[in-house]
Amino acid sequence: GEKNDAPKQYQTPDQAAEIKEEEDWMDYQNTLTSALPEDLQHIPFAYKRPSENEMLKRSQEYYEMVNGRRTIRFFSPDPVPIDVIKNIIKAAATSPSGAHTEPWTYVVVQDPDVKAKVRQIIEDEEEINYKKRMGQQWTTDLKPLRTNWIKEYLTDAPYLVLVFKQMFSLKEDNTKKIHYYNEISVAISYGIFLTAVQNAGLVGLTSTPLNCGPALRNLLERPPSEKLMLLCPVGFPAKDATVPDLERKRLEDVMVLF
Ligand code: IYR
Repeated sequence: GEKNDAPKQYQTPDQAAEIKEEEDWMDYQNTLTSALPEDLQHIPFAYKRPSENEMLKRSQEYYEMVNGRRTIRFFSPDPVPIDVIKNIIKAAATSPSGAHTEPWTYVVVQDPDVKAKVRQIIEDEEEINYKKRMGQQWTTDLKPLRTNWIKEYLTDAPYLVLVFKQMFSLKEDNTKKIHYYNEISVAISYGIFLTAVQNAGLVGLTSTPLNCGPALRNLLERPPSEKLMLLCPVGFPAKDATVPDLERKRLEDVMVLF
């Protein structure tokens, strides 16, 4: 489109910060378009109320299921059917989102060559992170978890799932749709993704590759309107996988009842 000299208008403060990074790439003065049709119909909600006993039972069982989840750093190379992964991502994509903009892209990497490239990009950056960028306090805080920049799980796990937030989208007519609350929407979706991984009997590792976003975005051919939020290897745990002996906070420490 044609550039004009008027100051750029941003809809939200966080969007201003995000968009600034990408200004060289795209023209943000596109005509705005609404996410939803103006005449969207509202229909009755079909709902069946469970009994109190049923609610107690279901809530207890769900808690026990998700409480078995651990972040796993040692993966088996055993294959997992892609249809299981598809169901998990369908579950994640049921998440609520700002103005129903569904601002997430789940990139699933199964190709061993692409996994090797992802591993190379991440290990190169993480070595600098651990040695220089993270600083004394951060590396000291992580010591008990025994993490480092060598990440075999990135080539061992059958799938790497990379979660991108879409800061906005462009329709075919080049109008721009604003993705409200895209970051928190992706975070909620990822929470559903993780419990779906657990429910399927698989394991994952929630990671936020520091400084790797643009290189991974380019490798996976995602547009500059998307930003890498999370990377999660998914698969079976290695037979000899270990986990740190951590405890979770008690209910009294996380819930306040007024
Ligand atoms: N991104 C690094 C470091 C790291 C940071 C935190 I905070 C963790 O909880 C775990 C690791 C890595 O993946 O090793």
